[in-house]
Formats: sequence, C-alpha cells, structure tokens
Amino acid sequence: MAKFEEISALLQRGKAKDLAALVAEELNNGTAPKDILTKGLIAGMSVVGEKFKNNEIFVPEVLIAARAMNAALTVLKPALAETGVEPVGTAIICTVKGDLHDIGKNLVKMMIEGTGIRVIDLGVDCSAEKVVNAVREYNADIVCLSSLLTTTMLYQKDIIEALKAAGLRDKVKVMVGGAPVTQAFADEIGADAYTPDAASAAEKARSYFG
Ligand code: B1M
Repeated sequence: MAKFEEISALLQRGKAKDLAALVAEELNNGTAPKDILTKGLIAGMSVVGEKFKNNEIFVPEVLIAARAMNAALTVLKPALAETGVEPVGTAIICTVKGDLHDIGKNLVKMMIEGTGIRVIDLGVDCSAEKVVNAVREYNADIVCLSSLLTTTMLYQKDIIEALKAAGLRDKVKVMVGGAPVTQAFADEIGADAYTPDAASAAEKARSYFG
C-alpha cells in the first residue's frame, strides 16, 4: 500500500528530510510519481492552505511546509521529467510581479520540461520588462505566467500589454494559470490558454509544437 497519507502528514508538519526519504522509498517501490504528487504532496498542501485560511496556522508553518514540498519535488523531478531529449522549443516561465508563490510554477516547469520543451525560469516577483527581455534573448515560443494572489493576477495583463508594445505578442503563445485564474479571466486579458494544473499546462504547451 502506497503511503500517501503519511506523505501528506509529513508535508503538513514540514518534515523535509523524512518526507524526501519517504518519497524516494515510494518511487523505489514503483508508486507512480503522478500519484505521489497529487494524492500525497498536493493533498497535504491543500490541508495547509485550508488551515492557513482559517487562521489555524500562520506564515512560518506554511513556509516550513513549502520548504518540505520543494525538498520532495527535488526527489520527484527526475521521475516526472524526461531527460536527454533535444528540445522542440523554448518556454519562459515566472511568477508575476508582487507574488512570491513558486511551488505551482516549479511544478508546471517540471512537467513542461518533461514534454521536451526547454524552460527558462525567471523566478518569482517577475516584471514585464524581464519577460520581454527574456523572450528576445531566448527566442521563446511560449510565455507561462503564474499568479497565486487575486492582487497579482492582474499583472498578467500588464505582461501581455508589454509584449504587444514590444512587437512580440504575435510571436509567442501566452499561457496563464494559478489558483485564482480562470478561463474567463484568461479570455478577458487576451491570453492564448488557461490550464488549471501542471499536467494540463504541459499537454497544452506541447500541443503548440504539433
Ligand atoms: Co500564500 N496565499 N500568501 N504563501 N499560500 C495562498 C495563495 C492563499 C490562497 C492562502 C489562503 O488564504 N487560503 C492566499 C491568497 C488569497 C487570495 O489572493 N485570494 C495567500 C496569501 C494571502 C498570502 C500572503 C499575502 C500572506 C501574508 O503574508 N499575510 C503572502 C503573500 C506573499 C507574496 O506572494 N507577496 C503569502 C505567502 C505565502 C508563503 C511565502 C508563506 C508560502 C509560499 C511559499 C512558496 O511558494 N515558496 C505560501 C503558501 C505555500 C500558500 C498556500 C498555502 C499553498 C500554495 C501552494 O504552493 N499550493 C496557498 C493556499 C492554497 O493554494 N491552498 C496560499 C500547492 C501548489 C502545487 O498549487 O500553486 O495552486 P498552486 O499551483 C497549481 C495550480 O494553481 C496550477 O498548477 C499547479 C499544480 O497543478 N498552476 C498553473 C500554477 N501556476 C500555473 C501556471 C499555468 C498553469 C497552471 O500556466 C502558465
């Protein structure tokens, strides 16, 4: 029996080392990486989010859980992403200005890389100018924008406008996502695609290359 509940519990308690070890053990036992991710890690992070919302835990506990999540993702990454494949194209990814949440963005990055697309990660709190420069520098095909806050999702529009102003909008596909983002919002700001999770983001990104 796969230990998804134990994975979720260790993540909630922020036990980075124990969690990384258990994830490695599950991989060795043949548990599917996708199940470890969704039924263990993401399930645990949802509980953290719920408790945070209800003021049962506070920023330090959430940060410790996030650190454990990142440790587990490091172990999971080789199993989620293929390696050694010639890239079919290039994507730029970031969490937009004002926003420091990077776990979902990192997951989207890993899954897109797994489809054979090179991904340039501009990190968090990313300005429109940085995105525009990176599109030019890396001759990017796709721009992926992540926002976790209702206050920062609007900045996705600013980035699209900056791409237009730089004459680059028609050159790239813009994909948006993150918990508060919806298809309606994506349509409103003129994005090419909204996807609700990392797996569908990867599928969509790959579809641009036939
Ligand atoms: Co923050 N936080 N946080 N937080 N935090 C949320 C987002 C919140 C919903 C919590 C809550 O109240 N329930 C809330 C936002 C409310 C709102 O705007 N409506 C919130 C808040 C308020 C804040 C602060 C303002 C708190 C404060 O300081 N008072 C502050 C803001 C800091 C800032 O960014 N400027 C803050 C800080 C933090 C920490 C630093 C402590 C930490 C982040 C650590 C880190 O990322 N390194 C943190 C965390 C961890 C969370 C929660 C608990 C978990 C987020 C997460 O990692 N989820 C979150 C509550 C929640 O989401 N339940 C919360 C797991 C991750 C796998 O999911 O990121 O949604 P997610 O990504 C998914 C999809 O959204 C999608 O794919 C991913 C996987 O399938 N996706 C894309 C994401 N990007 C995509 C892009 C795509 C496609 C799909 O295409 C390009």
